[in-house]
Amino acid sequence: KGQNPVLLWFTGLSGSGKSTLAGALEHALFDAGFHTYLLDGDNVRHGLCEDLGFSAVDRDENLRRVGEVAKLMVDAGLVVLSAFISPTKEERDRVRALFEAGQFIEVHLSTQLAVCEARDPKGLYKKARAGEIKDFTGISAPYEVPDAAELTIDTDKGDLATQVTAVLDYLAALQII
Ligand code: GGZ
Repeated sequence: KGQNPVLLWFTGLSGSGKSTLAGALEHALFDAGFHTYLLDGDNVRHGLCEDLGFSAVDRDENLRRVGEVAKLMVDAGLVVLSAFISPTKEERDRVRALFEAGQFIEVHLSTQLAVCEARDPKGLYKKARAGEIKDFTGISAPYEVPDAAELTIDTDKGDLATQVTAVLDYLAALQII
């Protein structure tokens, strides 16, 4: 199927819903015949970035590598989705700068910290509050809210299907899909 290669860059706190939304979107795009790939901590931090932790320096390098890999995948013609906290504006903008205008779409999951913390699917916030995990984004490490994301979605409002449709509608309106 003809497609415009693009990178959908999801950013937001742990528990904000990045992986869930990106995964559902990938599913929808795949079903519609697009060639897709989802990059996230699960497939990157165990291989390509297994030497990296969560210090500011290591996150920076993690995101630099992810950006370069995403660039290769977009060059190969894929619709790439990435789901990383990506806590600083500088890191996100550095990835953006690798792409042509319109090829990098930043999707900010704006779900409030209190909601993410209440979800706490892996119990990480509890551990972070107890001081068992250091440098935890939102608790003991910063998250810089994007000021120019192409899309902003609060996963605490509305259901997943509606959120998926919102992103698909955006891509269709720009004739990306
Ligand atoms: C934040 C952490 C940390 C610390 C482990 N701070 O929600 P998750 O659990 O499943 O995904 C988070 C993931 C963060 O990795 P990223 O590669 O997305 O981060 S970054 O973009 O900043 O490089 C979280 C878990 O790993 N996790 N320790 N200290 N999240």
